[in-house]
Amino acid sequence: METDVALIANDISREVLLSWYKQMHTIRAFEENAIELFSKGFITGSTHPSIAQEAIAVGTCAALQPDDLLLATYRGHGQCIAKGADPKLLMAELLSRATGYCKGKGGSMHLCDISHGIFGTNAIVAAHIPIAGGVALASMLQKTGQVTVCFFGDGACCEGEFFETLNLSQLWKVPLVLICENNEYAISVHVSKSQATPDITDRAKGFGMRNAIVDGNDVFAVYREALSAVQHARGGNGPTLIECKTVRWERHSAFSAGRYEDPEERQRWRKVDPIPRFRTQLLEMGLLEHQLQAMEDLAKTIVREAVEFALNSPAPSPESLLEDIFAES
Ligand SMILES: Cc1ncc(C[n+]2csc(CCOP(=O)(O)OP(=O)(O)O)c2C)c(N)n1
Repeated sequence: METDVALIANDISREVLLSWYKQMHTIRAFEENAIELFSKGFITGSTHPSIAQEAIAVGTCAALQPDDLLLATYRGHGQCIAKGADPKLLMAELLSRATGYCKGKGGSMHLCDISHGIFGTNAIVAAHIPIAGGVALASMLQKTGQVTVCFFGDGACCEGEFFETLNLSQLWKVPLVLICENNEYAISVHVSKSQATPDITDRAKGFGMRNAIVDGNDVFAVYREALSAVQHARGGNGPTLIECKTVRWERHSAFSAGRYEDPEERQRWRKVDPIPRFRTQLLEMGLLEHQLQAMEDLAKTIVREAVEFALNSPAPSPESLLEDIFAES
């Protein structure tokens, strides 16, 4: 699964590459801060970090147009950031503050930002996959030219809704890109204990759907496949399932931190960290140490300001409890 970095990177400006690097660091810092804020009691319920999966969010969203649409799971903070959501409003939502994207009523697992095409992150495993199929179908019928991308985990691919969506989206050729982040675990269950075949893409083959396996820790590889799938979908040729092989560092959620980590697995996970890998690729391409450092510093500042904004924001007022709950007829 090696990519020809030089070939892909040739078509991308250095400014854009630096912005990817900044985004990956912003996501990492955002998640690290979320874990810390959770441990201090500022986040109620739970929060699910996407540490080590940053290349998938950034590589995929780089292939999208600003008005393309995105749906994700509870592990969706990074994907929202990569799609353009404001880390301040995201962090405020994680902390259930009135200034958050859903006015503090959604929390970490229910993020929504229509202005950036983010049609929701979802706490129910696989529930958003058919919704994404419907969103893509609506764009097709309305001829808007938009593509919908849907992120989910390997565990979600055992749910019936996943198969139903593969079938109908392929039958109707809807503009949908399905991104499976195969991080090997569904909570504590390893894929080898829950999946009948080693590759999730085998399921797409059963429906005649275009599919690809990529190294999810290589941002260039993800970008290349995502771009090709997005172009395929926008051209009216239907969906693609991309399986990004990746890892999930040690924890399902901030709550279960460290409960079942195995030192050998931990070492293997650390070795495939997508951020130092991208850093090395950028240096080999001639970008300079100080340029990368500037992006790292900027990412830290963005997240520090997001945390300050969230901590200084008020909780929703009791009077607002029933606001935005019912649709107006
Ligand atoms: C329908 C449903 N079943 C069970 C759960 C409990 N649950 C939450 S996350 C999760 C694991 C999902 O794993 P995967 O799809 O691989 O995604 P990951 O968490 O690894 O990103 C489970 C079983 C749920 N939220 N919804």
